[in-house]
Amino acid sequence: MKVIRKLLGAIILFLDKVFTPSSINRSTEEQEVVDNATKNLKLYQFKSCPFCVKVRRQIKRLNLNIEIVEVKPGTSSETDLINLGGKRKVPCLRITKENSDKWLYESNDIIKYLEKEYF
Ligand SMILES: N[C@@H](CCC(=O)N[C@@H](CS)C(=O)NCC(=O)O)C(=O)O
Repeated sequence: MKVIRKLLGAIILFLDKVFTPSSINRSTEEQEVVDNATKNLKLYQFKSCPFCVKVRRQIKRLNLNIEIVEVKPGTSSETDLINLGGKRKVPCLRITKENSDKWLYESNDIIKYLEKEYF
């Protein structure tokens, strides 16, 4: 089972690389504004999780610079996700606003949020 999951993960990453989506273009000034706004975002993920790949592809399309946090067992990334976010599930977008965090789960909801804010 673990081997199959690893193999599927490798295939997903390969296809993602081959069929990388193109990014929208912004003027330098517009991109600066967007980059400034996305400093408050972090995407908690597993690299080869298909739902995370889907979100990362949308991030690429929207030309967003969002910090990616790989969730590794036994690290603060995992404990933060569980204790602050509420569950060990990825993808999860951590949105920091005025010193408080919102933890947005569900790939479709994350994509909708990013499109609403940055498209
Ligand atoms: N419906 C969710 C599915 C997310 C999901 O199933 N993520 C898996 C990884 S692919 C997960 O976090 N599983 C919990 C775990 O592995 O501990 C979405 O679209 O984001």
